[in-house]
Amino acid sequence: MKGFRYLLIAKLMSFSLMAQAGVMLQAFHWDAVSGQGPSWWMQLASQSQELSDAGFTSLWIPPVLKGASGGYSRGYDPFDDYDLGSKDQRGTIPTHWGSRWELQRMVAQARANGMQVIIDLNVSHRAGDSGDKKYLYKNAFGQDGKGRFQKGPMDFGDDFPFGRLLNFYSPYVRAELKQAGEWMVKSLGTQGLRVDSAKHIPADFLSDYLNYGELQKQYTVLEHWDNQNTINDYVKNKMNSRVGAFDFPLWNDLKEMSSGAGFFDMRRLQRSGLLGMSPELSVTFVENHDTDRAYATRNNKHLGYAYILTSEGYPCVFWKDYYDYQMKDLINNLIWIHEGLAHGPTEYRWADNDLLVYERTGEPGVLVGMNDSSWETRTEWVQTHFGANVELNDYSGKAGSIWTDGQGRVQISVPPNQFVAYSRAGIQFQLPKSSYKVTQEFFGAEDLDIPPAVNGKFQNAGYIYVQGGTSIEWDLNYERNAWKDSTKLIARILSEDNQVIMQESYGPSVGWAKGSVQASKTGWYRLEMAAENAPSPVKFWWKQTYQAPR
Ligand SMILES: [Ca+2]
Repeated sequence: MKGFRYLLIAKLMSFSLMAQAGVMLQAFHWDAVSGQGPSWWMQLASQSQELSDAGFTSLWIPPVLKGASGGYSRGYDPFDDYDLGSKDQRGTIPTHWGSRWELQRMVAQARANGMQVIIDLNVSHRAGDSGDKKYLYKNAFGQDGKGRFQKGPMDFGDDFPFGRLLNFYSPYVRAELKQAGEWMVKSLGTQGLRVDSAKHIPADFLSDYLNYGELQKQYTVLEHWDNQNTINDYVKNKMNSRVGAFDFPLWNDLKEMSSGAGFFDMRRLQRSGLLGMSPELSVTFVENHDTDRAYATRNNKHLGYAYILTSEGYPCVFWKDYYDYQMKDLINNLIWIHEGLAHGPTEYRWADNDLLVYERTGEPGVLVGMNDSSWETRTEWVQTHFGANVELNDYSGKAGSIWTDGQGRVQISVPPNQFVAYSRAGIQFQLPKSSYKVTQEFFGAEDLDIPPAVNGKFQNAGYIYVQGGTSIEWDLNYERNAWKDSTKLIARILSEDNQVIMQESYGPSVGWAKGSVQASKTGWYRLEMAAENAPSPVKFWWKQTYQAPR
């Protein structure tokens, strides 16, 4: 049985990057940054252990590129494809959410806590020109108009409410977007993408983009706000199941259920949304940063969370529901049920206007009853997959034990506006703990944010935040145009107290190197590069693999 399940998972993984289990957290909200105290990236870094302990397996983080209004922009109006909070432009170096190095630290700590990081990606548009559709960027030396992937009027298409829609039929735009996307994920060491306003991006371009280089390995979920059939057609047929999508149609039904005061017909939840058509591609949610501002669900939200965390699909919990709206204990319990019990396909056992009973029939499985009536407790006999004369517990903690009869049937009672979640009594499930190193690449080039190596002067090539007593492993590539015998590239790493913990020189015969060094203390380590007798600044690709603290 175990072997069979493993094979099944391996088979599913082979044609799609969908998570087979796990719970995503939308790790921000619209007003997350107060303007005081540590940056959002640093707050997330310090909370990643708590979130991992609660059972979250991935964090959807806000846009990483700086927006047109600098520190005021949440990032949905990106300006420069190569500014992660590392260039002094739009009035600030850090983005709204923090600096590039803080972002890399947050990703590293999320990895150390076993979680995946999903970037909110805007690939549809750019913003911040002064009416002329001209986009000129700073380079690594702070010079204007010398940055990579500058844009002009020909690089944009139709008008677009949130900025300039990119011209996806320009070979320059297509090629540069893919390279910038790959640079971003290699720089940060992230695992996934959430594509903003995917509706405005031609499927052929998006497919091309997501199957390019390192971008191919990124689990991807689209924001494609549309009806069930249109979303399903886009992700399944046009994108060949390469991506999933946020389940807006299901969100709508759950919202109507929660606010319906019992008048919602629970039968509608059967086969609702993308979940009802392609569960492996559905990312289910109850609220997000946009819906919370405009159409928030106020009542009975627990029923929505109970539904998404016991159903198929990949559930995503909204930050404010977890932290601000007092749903943390409920959600922690539901995450445990999701990870420990709610496995396998779905069987509907009862459905009428008020009561929906369904079962996840994998091992160990769960029998869920939900009642949207605001006044009446519902009691019914239903079939289960647990077998004859088995003791079941309500793992939501509300009801006591019950026993199946000789035919595996059971009588359940669901109080008004409540749910129950039964499985075999006595299940002791521990949320799995894992920890990963992170690999982040530091590219030094004149037209990027990290300078190339220049003669006679060590320059900052970035920072990493490392767990004491672990090793930093690096791979280094560099360009050797017209190097002389005496030309050298010198790489070094310094601790927070400016001790050089590693320094190596590389001459013209090498071009590629690797090594490792022990980090004795937990803290920031600074990467530096210099050259000697180089005929021109030296471009480098310096890859660091390290363990961050939990
Ligand atoms: Ca009803």
